Amino acid sequence: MFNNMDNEDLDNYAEQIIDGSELSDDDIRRLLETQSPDEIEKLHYVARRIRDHFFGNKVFMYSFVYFSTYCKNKCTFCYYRNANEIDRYRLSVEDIRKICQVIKTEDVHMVDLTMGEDPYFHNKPERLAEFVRTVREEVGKPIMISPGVVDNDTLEMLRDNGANFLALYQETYDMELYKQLRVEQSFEGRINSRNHAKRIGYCVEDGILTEVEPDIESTIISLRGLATSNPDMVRVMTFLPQQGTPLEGKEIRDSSSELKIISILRLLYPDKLIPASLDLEGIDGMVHRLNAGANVVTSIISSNSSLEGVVNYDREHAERDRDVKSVIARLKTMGMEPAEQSEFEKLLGR
Ligand code: SAM
Ligand code: MD0
Ligand code: SF4
Repeated sequence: MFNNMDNEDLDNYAEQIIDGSELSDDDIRRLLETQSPDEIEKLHYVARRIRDHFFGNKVFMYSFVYFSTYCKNKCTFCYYRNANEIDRYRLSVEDIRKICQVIKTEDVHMVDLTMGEDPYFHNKPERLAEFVRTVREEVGKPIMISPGVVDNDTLEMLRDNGANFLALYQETYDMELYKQLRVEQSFEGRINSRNHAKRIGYCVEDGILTEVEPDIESTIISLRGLATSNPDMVRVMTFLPQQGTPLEGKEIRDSSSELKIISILRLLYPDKLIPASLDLEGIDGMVHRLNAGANVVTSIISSNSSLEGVVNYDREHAERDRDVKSVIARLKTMGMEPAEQSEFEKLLGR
């Protein structure tokens, strides 16, 4: 697709996407199939041009607070599935208030409050509302919630207590694959929850996993499926095998598929938020993901925090490098910088 194009051609192509022209399924198939390093670098170049057009060199940063690792579900890819015999934790409101004292000193744009589908909160959602309210009062910045599927009343209660963004990932829009990944969970249930959140004023994030698909056609179904909830943010994450889970032994290649898909997402959703998660390959991985067209850094965890990530590439590391200062220092070496809080709030329509 880009093989015989020079930079001027690539710039023109980026302009066409910026002006509204769209990729065909054949275009996506050819980009997913290409193994030519030259063509892949040209794809990343076009994606950066489009990202820079809408966001300049500005990056948004999310603090990650995984406040309960209990979960009633048994997703086959996830370390926190209920059948996995692991150490789990659940924070208290006092814990959250203490964590907020650190986060409010940090240069982040939003706080991502994430949990497993913990019955302690799912059966008593007012407990979740209290957590959201505490973060709003203490930090006073936008709040993303990743609670799994909660009912519509709970979504409204959380919105009224300060939640602005719902993160709920479909993982795949290939129904057969979905059943193998999110065992016994309703496919429509996740879509309906995101759609209701949009209706009542939330921004929403949807996402897919890669390195789990049976073939490229499955990836294309998912890339097209992401449009379903008209998301404000779209992501792809490389599946990382987890101890004690059914997919523990699954072979994965590397993150090259994710980097390609990040660029394709930038061409499909030119002005949307697309994350580089620190949870997969840390700050070094962040650089590759930003160079592929991402414009958000997620899974930022304060340096002295014992909170977990979700994928935890650094589970065995003595030291973690996911703190906001290290992120900003590396951004500067790339000629990028954190956006103003007002720019982010404007994006959220606040
Ligand atoms: N429990 C809530 C849920 O499932 O929606 C929120 C948290 S959940 C852990 C967040 C996301 O992490 C999942 O939707 C999945 O996309 C990603 N994830 C979990 N385990 C992963 C793995 N082993 N490799 C890559 N991504 C993973
Ligand atoms: C991340 N570890 O951003 C976090 C998590 C959930 N909203 C986010 C998957 O990668
Ligand atoms: Fe639970 Fe979410 Fe993990 Fe599934 S992905 S097992 S719902 S924490």
